[in-house]
Amino acid sequence: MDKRNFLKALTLTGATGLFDLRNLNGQTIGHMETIVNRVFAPDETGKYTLPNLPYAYEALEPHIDRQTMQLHHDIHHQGYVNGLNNATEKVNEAIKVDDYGLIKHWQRELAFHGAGHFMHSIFWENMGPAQGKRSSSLEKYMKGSFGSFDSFKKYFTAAATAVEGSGWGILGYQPKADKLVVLQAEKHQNLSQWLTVPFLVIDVWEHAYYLKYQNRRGAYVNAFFNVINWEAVSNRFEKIRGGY
Ligand code: MN3
Repeated sequence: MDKRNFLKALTLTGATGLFDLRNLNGQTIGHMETIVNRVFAPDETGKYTLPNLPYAYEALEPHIDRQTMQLHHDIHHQGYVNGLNNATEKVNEAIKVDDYGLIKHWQRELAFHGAGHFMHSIFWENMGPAQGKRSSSLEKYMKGSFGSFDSFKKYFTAAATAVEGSGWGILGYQPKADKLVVLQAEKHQNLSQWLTVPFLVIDVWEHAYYLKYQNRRGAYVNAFFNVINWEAVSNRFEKIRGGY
């Protein structure tokens, strides 16, 4: 199997794994991350590539037309892939030469294009000409989180419709609370890349440091490195890598 077909096969495998959040014994979920790692990941040269549509442009007609799908996938998504590659290159360069003068700009670019790439990659996969069936696990979580599928549908529809300006409606799994959540995203990032799983964070709201450091946020960030528990961070990282 050549690389293109191999990636395509993984994409299709991933599509069936998307909703398989957790087995009924409550063990292992995390297929989304697995899919990101295998399919949306950069290739061996470090470049992200546009994933193939797992069906024909016209496969979703009459609901979504061929021309929209072609423009959306080939032009818009490709633009995010190109932007993500460029931002990644610029950030790597900044790290290499230790010059962070433009870091705010490139982090914004990285988040915008990275989020765009990941979100569209999921979007293509979570649609298809065949509807399939929701797993018993997903049904259980929908019932537990929203009461019923019909309630979820009404809620999701209202939330997606009410997104201010450009954005997304999102059904997500909140692993800490072990429940499903519906979120809106304006644009698609607001400085996050959806599907990224945080495992080391620092609060830089003023309430976290102002009493001691006042306006000197940099001094607080430096001091933070003296109190990181690397064992806990490493444990969390290994859990994430293995799925939740
Ligand atoms: Mn789009």
